[in-house]
Amino acid sequence: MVLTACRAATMLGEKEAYSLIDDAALVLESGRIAWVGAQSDLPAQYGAYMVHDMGGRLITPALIDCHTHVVHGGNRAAEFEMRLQGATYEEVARAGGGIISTVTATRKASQEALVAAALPFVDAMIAEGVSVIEIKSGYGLEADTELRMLRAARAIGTKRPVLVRTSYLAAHAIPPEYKGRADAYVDEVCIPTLRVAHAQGLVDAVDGFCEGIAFSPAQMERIFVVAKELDLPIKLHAEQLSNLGGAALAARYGAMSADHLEYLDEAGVKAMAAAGTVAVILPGAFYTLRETQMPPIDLLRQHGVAMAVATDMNPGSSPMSSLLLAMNMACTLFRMTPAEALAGATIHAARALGLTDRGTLAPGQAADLAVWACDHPAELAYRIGFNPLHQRIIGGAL
Ligand code: DI6
Ligand code: FE
Repeated sequence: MVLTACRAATMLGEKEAYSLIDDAALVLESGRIAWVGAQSDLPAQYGAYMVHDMGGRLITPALIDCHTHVVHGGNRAAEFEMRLQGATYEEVARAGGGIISTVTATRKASQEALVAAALPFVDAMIAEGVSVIEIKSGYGLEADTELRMLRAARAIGTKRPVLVRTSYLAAHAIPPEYKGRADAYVDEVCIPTLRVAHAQGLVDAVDGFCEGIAFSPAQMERIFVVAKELDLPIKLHAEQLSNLGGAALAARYGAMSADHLEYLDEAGVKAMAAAGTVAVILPGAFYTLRETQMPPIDLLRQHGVAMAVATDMNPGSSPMSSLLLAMNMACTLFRMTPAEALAGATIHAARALGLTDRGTLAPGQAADLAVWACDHPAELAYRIGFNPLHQRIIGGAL
């Protein structure tokens, strides 16, 4: 088909630019973009294709949420109340709440229950034009539940028109039965379960939480060595609450992304730049935890590190399922530009997941598009709590 009478933000420009084409046309063929350009230049060979007049609307690549924990049991509204009374995220975690309380609920949940609990949030993402969702494990912390979470994530990709990419995050917290024995947990649970999950085709990437309340760089490195052996790409929650040099460690292992990064220093930025590691900016967690330390956006820009933006959707530090709101927060809280925010939810989010055939409007890319009732792409990050999506086009189908 040919889409005509639209404004196309191709996201292909040098630096972070929308690369807008006014009066654009796009040709979609066999689930891919075959051609994009000014409508007046549309090649005659597409003359017989079915034409859809887009009524002057804005078209962008479909959005990509490259960091979520959307599969989990229960919720943490009670912890929200505790934190409002002054308890910090770390205090709640050390008191056995936080991630561990979600682990208790997730261990009790069947695969079907996990899928059913996640779908309303997945549907909210889809309703905002999302076509790819990364989903992490990490609330099982024992083999059966980690595998069940990954299967639930894969099942979501069959129940909804969305591409799911999974990340194995057993190194998310130390479970109560291994309290004070993090090394034993890494050796006896994280690594063996990674091998099993990989053998079952459940893992697209390996992630971890490198933090004082979680795993040290040395412990993460042992998991990364196994990830390399299995030829799996890595990602890391790094420098969220303190600076342990996690981003530089991840970069040394060629990480696709390092995520959060509030406490990242210039050495870490340089290491990421040299390795081509994407910085995943997660303003929902910054906002929820009332963090005051901002990620070093200017340094990331100066060193040419690509920045993605994601929801971090999870029941504790970021109970937010709106990627448009994450884009707004990235601008308002971190002074990213609306163009950087949109690039962060399209081209750079794709790169943070190792996807080369998504995130831009160019020939050969998957025909996953979002059509917006907007004049200009800056409106996507500008509004708060309003969804201007007109329609999604997935795999070339309206
Ligand atoms: N950092 C986060 O923000 C999430 N995980 C992580 O390592 C929080 C997960 C949670 O609080 O349940
Ligand atoms: Fe996270």
